Amino acid sequence: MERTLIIVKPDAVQRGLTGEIIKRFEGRGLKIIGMKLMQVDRELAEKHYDVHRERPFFAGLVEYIISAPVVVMTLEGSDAIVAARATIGATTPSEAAPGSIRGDFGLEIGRNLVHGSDSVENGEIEVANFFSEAELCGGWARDVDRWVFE
Ligand code: DAT
Ligand code: MG
Repeated sequence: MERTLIIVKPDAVQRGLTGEIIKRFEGRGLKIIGMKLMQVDRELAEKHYDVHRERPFFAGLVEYIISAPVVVMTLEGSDAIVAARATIGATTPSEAAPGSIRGDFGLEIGRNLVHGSDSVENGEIEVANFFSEAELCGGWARDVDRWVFE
């Protein structure tokens, strides 16, 4: 089972899309093993986006993610990384496929609604950055699992 860190970004929370976004991951069969509302501080934001530190958009990206509360989730599932990123859609919302979250609700790259980890390794790292082990219900028995996972 893979784990991915999902962030419902400030614009999505402010626009009242949190429930809609959770619904799409839940409907897909991904299992929520951690979830909380939080305001990200600058230190955590810079750590999360460290790979982009040298990019011209880094400062704006950090300001955006710390600007208002976010909902963070840890989702678990077979192929969770690829499945979640397909549900999220392309980085630039105006180019994202209709049916994806970004394709249905977004236009601009700087307001692209949701984050999802891009590899199994980064999923593990990002989940550990945002959640303590005590905050995760790892391995909880979801009765429907046998109808979702073969
Ligand atoms: P993704 O969020 O699809 O994984 P990414 O990891 O390449 O995309 O970039 C992280 C975020 O940084 C992205 O969600 C929006 C912002 N970003 C990326 N490229 C950008 C660009 N060229 N101009 C402005 N913001 C950008
Ligand atoms: Mg990324």
